[in-house]
Amino acid sequence: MSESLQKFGLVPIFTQRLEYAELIWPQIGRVMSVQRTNHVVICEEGVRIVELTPALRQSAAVDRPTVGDWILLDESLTRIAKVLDRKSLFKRVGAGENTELQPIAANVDTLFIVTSCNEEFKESRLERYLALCAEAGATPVVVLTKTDLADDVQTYVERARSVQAGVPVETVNALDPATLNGVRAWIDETSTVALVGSSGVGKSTLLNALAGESLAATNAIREQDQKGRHTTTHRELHRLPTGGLLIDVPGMRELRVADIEQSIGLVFEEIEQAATQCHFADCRHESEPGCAVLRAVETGAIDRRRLDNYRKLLRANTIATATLAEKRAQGRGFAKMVKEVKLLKQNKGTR
Ligand SMILES: Nc1nc2c(ncn2[C@@H]2O[C@H](COP(=O)(O)OP(=O)(O)O)[C@@H](O)[C@H]2O)c(=O)[nH]1
Ligand SMILES: [Mg+2]
Ligand SMILES: [Zn+2]
Repeated sequence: MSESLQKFGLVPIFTQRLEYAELIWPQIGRVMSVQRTNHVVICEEGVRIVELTPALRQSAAVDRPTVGDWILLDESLTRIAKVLDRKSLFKRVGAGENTELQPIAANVDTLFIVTSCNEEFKESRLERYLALCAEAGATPVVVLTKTDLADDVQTYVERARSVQAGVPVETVNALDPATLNGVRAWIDETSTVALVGSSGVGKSTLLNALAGESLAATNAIREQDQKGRHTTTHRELHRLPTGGLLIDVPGMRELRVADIEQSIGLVFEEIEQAATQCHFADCRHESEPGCAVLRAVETGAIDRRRLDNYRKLLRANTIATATLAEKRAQGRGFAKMVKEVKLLKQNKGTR
């Protein structure tokens, strides 16, 4: 095992599936950032800026390397030839015309869901991130920033704890290093932490505070409306001087995700639990007779807001999943058509 790559989080699980002949240490690396066609990769020898082999360039978007990926370079050491099996993956359905699945960050062990102790705090946003986190296969930690600006930090802590049973909650004032111990406990030499959350909550400030130096650019938020400006424009993997790998993930705000029904169920455990008692197996908990979930909302055992957000996330997931399925079917249809045209042409030629 390469010692210098261990510092970037390499553990045997990533190289185990490689053929013996493929295991050439100078060709193994990790993607630090992606800039259009260029990938910045850390290898034994240091940082390299590389491209993709034509075969990889033509593969499905979700199979192409993203930040955090472990990869294999080709012999020229200028192109990524292979993405090693991922331990976890954050992905999204592309916006607008491009409804393909896109990878966001790979091999993340822990997700810091960053939110601040002010108007920005919303339970529903946390629930959305938690479902994403479960889907990706990472461990969530809610990080409450700007504790110095709130009088009632404990209220925020309790609200954050209410969004998923057992979810850890840490508090920080990113401007005071003495408050970082709780968060630091989640960071170790070889694990990778990704920071997500709205623009302006303090992700980059926290990253810099943990590093003890300025690794990422930060930006003052507009005072009038508390809205953050987008400073970090691309995702990047950073290594803390004391060890530990952090990925700043800006712009996860409008994540369209598909196929996360099970993960939504995990976050809203009490609702799914109650639903097992509904009269109809396919109850939608809207106005059906014998609905145990609505009954629980009436008695106060289940929070009305939770039920509303649960249904909203399920609806969004259904739409995204349908769009994706349609896209896949179109893709198959197109491939079939190409095959048929080819066959026709061949037949013409032989006739
Ligand atoms: N008072 C206070 N300000 C903070 C804290 N964390 C971040 N900020 C400020 O919030 C603004 C936005 O921070 P930034 O790290 O750029 O947010 P990002 O968009 O999430 O990366 C900056 O002016 C920071 O100085 C905190 O814990 N307390
Ligand atoms: Mg930032
Ligand atoms: Zn029901």
